[in-house]
Amino acid sequence: MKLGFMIFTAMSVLAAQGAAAANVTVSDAWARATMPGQPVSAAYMQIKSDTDAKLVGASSSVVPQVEVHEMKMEGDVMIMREVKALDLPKGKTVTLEPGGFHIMLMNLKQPIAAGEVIPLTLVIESGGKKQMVDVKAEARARHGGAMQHSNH
Ligand SMILES: [Cu+2]
Repeated sequence: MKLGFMIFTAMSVLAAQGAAAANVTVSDAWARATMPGQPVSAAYMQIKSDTDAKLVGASSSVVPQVEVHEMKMEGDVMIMREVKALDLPKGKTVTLEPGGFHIMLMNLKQPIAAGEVIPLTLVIESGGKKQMVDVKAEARARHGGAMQHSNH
């Protein structure tokens, strides 16, 4: 027991030394407004970290379920899947956009109206530490032709 405790302590010190919190900048955050009865939507943004980090989760006070997703072509089929950790390489702007990475908003109980502001909390991990980054995504009306989750 004692040995286990000592190892844990040593690891904590190492993690603390290597891990000043990442400085994360989020810009152009927006969410797609929904039609009545549509249970899912998505939010998009650009994320930049000044140190190597990962986006490992997200939540919202107004959306029951929030996941980080990726959309991509597999063969000639567009597939979507959850991403447990989205790499945010040091100094590089990572874009979440329609047809690619996105923050999936799920189990919506009511429509998201254009102009509404959706508060999101991103969970960013760097050097073994997690930090929360608050983001406000303004809802924009959906426009035709964009890739939609409901028909893939
Ligand atoms: Cu999705």
